[in-house]
Amino acid sequence: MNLSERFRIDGVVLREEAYGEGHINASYRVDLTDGRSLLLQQINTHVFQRPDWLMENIQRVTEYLRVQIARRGGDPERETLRVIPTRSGALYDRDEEGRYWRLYPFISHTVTYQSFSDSRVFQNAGEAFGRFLADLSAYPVETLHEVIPCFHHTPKRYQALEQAADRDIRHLAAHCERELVFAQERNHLYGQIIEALEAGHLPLRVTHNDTKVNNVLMDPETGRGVCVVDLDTVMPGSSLYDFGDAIRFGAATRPEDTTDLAHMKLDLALFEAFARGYMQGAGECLIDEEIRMLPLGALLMTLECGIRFLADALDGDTYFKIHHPGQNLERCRAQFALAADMERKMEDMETIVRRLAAESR
Ligand code: ADP
Ligand code: GN1
Ligand code: MG
Repeated sequence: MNLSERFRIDGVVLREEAYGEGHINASYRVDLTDGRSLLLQQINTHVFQRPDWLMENIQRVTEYLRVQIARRGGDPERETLRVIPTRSGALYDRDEEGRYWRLYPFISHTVTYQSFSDSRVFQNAGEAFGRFLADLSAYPVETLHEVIPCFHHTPKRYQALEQAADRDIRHLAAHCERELVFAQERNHLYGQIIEALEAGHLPLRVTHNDTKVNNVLMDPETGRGVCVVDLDTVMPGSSLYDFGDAIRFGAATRPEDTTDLAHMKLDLALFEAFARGYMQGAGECLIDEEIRMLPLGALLMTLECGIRFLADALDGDTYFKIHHPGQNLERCRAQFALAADMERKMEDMETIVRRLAAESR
């Protein structure tokens, strides 16, 4: 594709290479001859069926963030994404083959961590996601599209798993009996966040919904979060989704793709580091009920992710990219091992959160 014919950029492309390790979109770093770089992404329209809605959400939220960032003396060009429009002023480009593309400036002099050993990294990621929540706390949440309906609606995710097991198109259900029973035994937990939202005990917020540590660009010198990226799933939700998903991914003692189940545990020191950063970043905006439920958020997001991997395995691996057969079932097993350890450590998590809340008052 000739980028400068399609998007409003003035510059000549020097090189283009695949970039990042996500499960959903394809990303390319594009270097221009004048030294600037861009991030070109093909939007996965199997996952995101309304790319127009998705880009509208991203545009609205990043425009709003620019104002917030400028107001506190930050640099909006580095601290949030900016959608580069097409020549006709659209937020994305549709090519001859029907593929959807979008373009952002590449935010350079930053690092992203797929994994880390220093808990400071995780604390700083927590601060960045907490600040993201706080910056958007006054944004009119009802104006955002629900780009993936019921994305973190755990009871519906579980129902989808039951349906996949009933269909059993790959004849795999018998092979996953243990995992299906594990998910079923926890059915009574799944409604807790959604019911609290519906009852008004938890506030509906603008949330990120995919808070992996690799979705924060970090400053290599100070270690602080510079910019929260991967805004595809920004939509109405609960802070517990963001907190929980981050813990699930980042506070585990093994990576998401591990098969070393015996060592897949929750690291309480990392849990504490992220919770400290998140509470600092979010500041006053978190209410007591949200803080109280943070540990439950971690457990539910871990169970939910395991359920989603298992449903995709049963459905024939159509959603999450896999690199070898059986990988989604392995991923499910890893999440369930982690969830089981979280259940053992629930009281420890609650004690930590109570202590951090008391310290910050
Ligand atoms: P995916 O949905 O596949 O995870 P992301 O939007 O997270 O895609 O992008 C993949 C990776 O590219 C991120 O983990 C981050 O390291 C990097 N990245 C994303 N946006 C930018 C940007 N504007 N500038 C620099 N790096 C970026
Ligand atoms: C997907 O795009 P990526 O890899 O950051 C998924 C998340 C899952 C995650 C599991 C839109 O995130 O919900 O938690 O994989 N994103 C979407 O690794 O479904
Ligand atoms: Mg990502």
